Amino acid sequence: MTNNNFDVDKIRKDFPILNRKVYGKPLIYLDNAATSQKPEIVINTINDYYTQCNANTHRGVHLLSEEATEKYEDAHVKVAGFINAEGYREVVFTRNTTEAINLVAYSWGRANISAGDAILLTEMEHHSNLVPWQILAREKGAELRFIEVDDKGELNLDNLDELLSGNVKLVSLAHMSNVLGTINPIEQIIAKAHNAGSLVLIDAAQSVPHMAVDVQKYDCDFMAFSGHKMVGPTGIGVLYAKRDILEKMSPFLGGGDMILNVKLRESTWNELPWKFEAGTPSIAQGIALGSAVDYLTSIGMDAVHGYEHEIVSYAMEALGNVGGLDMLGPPSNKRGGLVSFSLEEVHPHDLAAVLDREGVAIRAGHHCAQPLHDKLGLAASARASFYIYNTRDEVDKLIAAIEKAKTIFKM
Ligand code: 7TS
Repeated sequence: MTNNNFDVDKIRKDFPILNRKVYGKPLIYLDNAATSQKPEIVINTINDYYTQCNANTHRGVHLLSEEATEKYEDAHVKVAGFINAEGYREVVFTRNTTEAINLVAYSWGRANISAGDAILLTEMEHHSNLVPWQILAREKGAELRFIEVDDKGELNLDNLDELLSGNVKLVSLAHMSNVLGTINPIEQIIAKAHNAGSLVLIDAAQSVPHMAVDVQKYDCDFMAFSGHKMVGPTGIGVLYAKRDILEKMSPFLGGGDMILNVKLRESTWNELPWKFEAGTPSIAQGIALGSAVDYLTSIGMDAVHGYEHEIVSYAMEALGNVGGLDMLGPPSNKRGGLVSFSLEEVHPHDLAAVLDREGVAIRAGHHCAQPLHDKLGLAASARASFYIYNTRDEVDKLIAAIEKAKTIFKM
């Protein structure tokens, strides 16, 4: 199926970096799950901010500060609309997904998790949705439970009721796996978790950049994602949480901007979301995240998802014809736009190094999901991850580069 409305040639022109050469060859950037490239509109927003209205937010009574504050606040409104939050007060800017999850672990977790409580995760989590809960569980004497990954690379939900029994206070899981590509049935899991009295955090680092996401429809309590994976800059991420939950939570960091009134011995907190944004924020990055949202919205998230589905299906078909290559995870209709694989005895780092010389950038390693690789019996894997500017021609070049690597490694 070809998506006629999706003009990849036009989109490519928006990304200046795609003009550069790598070892004299055109750059084929297939490491989008690590970070995406940035369109001109986002780069220009950062430039405009520093050349036109650089000033601190929420402080100065002067025009530049007013402009910076308005743009920074407006970016929260744009993000709220993008994920269909009820409003910008439910949108806290953080540095990245990792910081958003840690905010929940430190603020909500320390107040609500006690000895004997349980936190339910899955075996496919990125370290940033695992380690904060390990730290919290150890500190509080809480139990960590895990939804298993089956041999198709999907969550085994057969024993979900059992896993949710007892004192499960939080279920925290990835919307989409950064290794397997699996899109998890989060609505079903959220409904069951709520029935069992648990809150749910969705790690949406790999979904928000690639598909339409609706926090009200999902009814998740928390959602975390990063600006840099969705054509925005680094240094800016998002924690969404339901307003009544955020109202009850204590601040994560204390300092300037997050207070209403400060006395020597006590203080009161600012309104949401500023209560959770202590100190001078990443102003340029926040405003540019707003531009990233504008850019993706102008393409349409259903179109983004549809195009990536086409590309990953094409890639999986082609990779399936490469002898000795094993793909991880489910068929393309159950996944987003990435595919991880192994190539017999060739170490993924060696494969990635050969591909790099051909201009093809992929990721090799455990992709910050070591327990999942342990489960799969692999020390590492290679991963090609796609975005709106990748083409079928680039997939063909990826395959040609893998075939070249096979010759070099005498496969
Ligand atoms: N959760 C998932 C599912 C991710 O894929 C990542 C980053 C994170 C959380 C953390 O995001 P950060 O912005 O806070 O670092 N994933 C990857 C990756 O797959 N390769 O590099 C980073």
